[in-house]
Amino acid sequence: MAERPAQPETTVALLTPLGAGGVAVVRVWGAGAAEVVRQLFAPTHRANLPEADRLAIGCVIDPATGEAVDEGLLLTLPAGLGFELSLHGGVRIVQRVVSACQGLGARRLDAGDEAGRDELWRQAAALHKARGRRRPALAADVELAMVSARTGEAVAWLAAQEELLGDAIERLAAAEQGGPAGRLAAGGQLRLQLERLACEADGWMRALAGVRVAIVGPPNAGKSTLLNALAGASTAIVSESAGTTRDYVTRWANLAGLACELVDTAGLRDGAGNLEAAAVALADPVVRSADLRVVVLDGGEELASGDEQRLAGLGGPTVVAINKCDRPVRAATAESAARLAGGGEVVRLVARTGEGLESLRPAVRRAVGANDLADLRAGLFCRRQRERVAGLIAGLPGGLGEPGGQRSATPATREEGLRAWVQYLLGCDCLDSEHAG
Ligand SMILES: Nc1nc2c(ncn2[C@@H]2O[C@H](COP(=O)(O)OP(=O)(O)OP(=O)(O)O)[C@@H](O)[C@H]2O)c(=O)[nH]1
Ligand SMILES: [Mg+2]
Repeated sequence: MAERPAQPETTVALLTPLGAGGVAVVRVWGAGAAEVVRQLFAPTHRANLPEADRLAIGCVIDPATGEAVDEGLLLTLPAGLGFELSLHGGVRIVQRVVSACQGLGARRLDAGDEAGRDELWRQAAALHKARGRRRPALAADVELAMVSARTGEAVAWLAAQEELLGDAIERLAAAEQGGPAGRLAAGGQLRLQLERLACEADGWMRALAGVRVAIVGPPNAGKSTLLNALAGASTAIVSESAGTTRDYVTRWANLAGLACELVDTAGLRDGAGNLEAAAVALADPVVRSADLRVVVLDGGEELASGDEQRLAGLGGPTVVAINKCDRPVRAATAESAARLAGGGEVVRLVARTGEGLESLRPAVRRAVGANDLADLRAGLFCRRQRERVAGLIAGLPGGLGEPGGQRSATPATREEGLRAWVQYLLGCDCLDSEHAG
């Protein structure tokens, strides 16, 4: 009989972000987890802790004082993988419960660092496997990435990947096993398709992580109006007098699925007074470190050459928005816009009414190199997947799958590599069964 692996150290981890929220989930696992939970949680309708995959409602108690801290739900995880306490959200309750676990001897796992994330990932994969999920490793990738998804599009794209990416990987592996005929039927070579996945990974990861976009331009061009229009809220003060914005204003907005931290800045102009210059200097590091600058110009105003130079001097990826297109646009302004874009996109807007925003949103996405999350197709989306695919590509004998290249590849190596790859990415045994006979 197979020996049961040694239980890990008693550990507590917060699975939800710490902050204001409706619910928070705390997981406890390891050798002493049941004892910790028994001291912390008093089920309302039963004497014992619930059996695997069952919930119990009850009172969460601070064992140090005997005080009731919260009412919550306790879920017993299958296969001895621990417990999950669903608490009311908020910083105070959650910190008290986590501290209580630590007081009972549990170590706290920090999901913010890499080692912590790896351990949580292994836990999640084990849990998905215990629950009979076909692709537990991929399901764990989705679960961990989901925590930082900021837009509905990001959530939907990630949720679809267990099937989309899983199917793509299995199709590739199956075609490879079918020899040259199979590869041909699958419409391409393994190396080519892996390289395509690897190439696009950055675009998916960028789209999921979100970006910071600085809105810059001369005073009174409509920068604050644009921030408000993109964010769908009146966050920044708008007025007809130039030099309104002083302290920069930040706001998160969903730009066609891409989470953007927008930064509205003070107008940039040559010969500004002390206060304006100070406002510009304050925002300067934020503007320079942003992933993208959206330069807003008033279409009806010519840009002084000094101002154009200052804007051009900011460098980096740029999209130019010619604003106030409800009025005639000056030819010289359109020329300045084209020069400032430097090959990037120029979009025409009426920020006051929102006209043209439907062109600006995808222009921002393209300029930062983020893929379109509305495009529901297979993509690699985390470091683990990307590193493994890069490793597999590097391990492929030169020219594998290309005409004549097959001779240089040892089939055993290729099969081994592929099997390990599929196992690692999906966490399933799909190739094992085919090789058993
Ligand atoms: N006609 C027209 N006016 C606009 C448009 N967008 C903004 N405005 C007006 O332009 C003026 C300046 O707008 P703001 O958004 O405050 O401009 P800003 O670039 O933030 O200005 P500073 O903060 O002073 O640098 C306001 O009176 C806006 O109502 C537009 O699309 N068309
Ligand atoms: Mg402003």
